[in-house]
Amino acid sequence: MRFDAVELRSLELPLVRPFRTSFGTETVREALVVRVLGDDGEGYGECVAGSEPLYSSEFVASSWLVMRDHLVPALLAAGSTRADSVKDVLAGFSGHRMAKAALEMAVLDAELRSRCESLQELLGGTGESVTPGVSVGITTDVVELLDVVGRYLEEGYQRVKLKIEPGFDLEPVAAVRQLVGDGFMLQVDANTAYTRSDFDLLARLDEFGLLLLEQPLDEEDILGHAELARRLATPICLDESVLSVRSAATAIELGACSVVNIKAGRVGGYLEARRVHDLCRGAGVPVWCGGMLETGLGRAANLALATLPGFALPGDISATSRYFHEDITERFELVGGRIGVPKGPGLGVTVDVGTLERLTRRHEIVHARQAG
Ligand code: OSB
Ligand code: MG
Repeated sequence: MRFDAVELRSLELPLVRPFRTSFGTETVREALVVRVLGDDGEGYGECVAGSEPLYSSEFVASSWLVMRDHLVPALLAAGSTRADSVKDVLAGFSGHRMAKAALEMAVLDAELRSRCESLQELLGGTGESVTPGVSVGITTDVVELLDVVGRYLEEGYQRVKLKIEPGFDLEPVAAVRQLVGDGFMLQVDANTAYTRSDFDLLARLDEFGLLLLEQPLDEEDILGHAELARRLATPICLDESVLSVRSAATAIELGACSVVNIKAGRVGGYLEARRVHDLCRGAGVPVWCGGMLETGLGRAANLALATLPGFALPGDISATSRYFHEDITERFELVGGRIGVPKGPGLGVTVDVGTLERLTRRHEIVHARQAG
């Protein structure tokens, strides 16, 4: 398809409850939504960057700028472009994977809609639904944490991930393990909050029978994770460290992780996410689908991705009600303890344009430059 214009929007979606991690607290999700306008229809994408450069160096304003001034002009100048060539069109620009992923996602949506194919079919996933997991933020105390987790259990979540940080680890994890019972799927995510001097403390997590320990150390400390993996019985999972097929291969080969969290935005798109999946599957490494507090657009695409065969563990894919009072697409709900996968063309969801307009705080359209 040939693209004439790309529309950028940043929206504000208040979260139903503040989400606190070791890197900060979010109360409003500032979502960056892109729409590509092609000669054969339109498509939507979502950039998962946060408001501030805390989880990753990318953030909404930087993604906006690099898209507006660099990535979008290159895409519009490229002439007829297929989704699987977007990566090559943008390859000259270093980094900015989340911004690139959003554009590729929108092109994929447009292309798939024009040929009436779903993202799930394109990626090669199967099945009607996935097992939902929920990521639970750090709370002021253990009483509050147990209350929050208890409510998610009542709603039907079958896997719980607790955010941890130094000072909020062994005690809350012990309390939640007692609440959920021995066989329940429980895991923790440190978002790089620990260092190599914390190995003795982290080893004490072994007694809680966790599914995995996600990203305890700095993003670049692959060897530190490998050393920790040798010390712990709990499997180490990487999130922030895995930016591509290549970094996933390195981490696996060095023994830094035995599980991988796949986030399409972090690795530069759903097509690269599938390649990371394929690599891990070949290496016998289970993967699961991470989340970035996405709107219904990203959630729809994550659901499709999570139906690939290597996604052996439930992901951070929760019902819309866990995140927002109001969303820009149809809502996702837990039905019989599962979440349904969209089956329609493209991402398989429809943007409510009225809601999109109302939640928009910033808006800009980039047009193709006239030839001649
Ligand atoms: O580390 O997985 C993470 C949200 C924002 C940034 C990083 C992370 C998260 C989550 C939320 O854990 C997952 C979700 O979208 O439910
Ligand atoms: Mg994580």
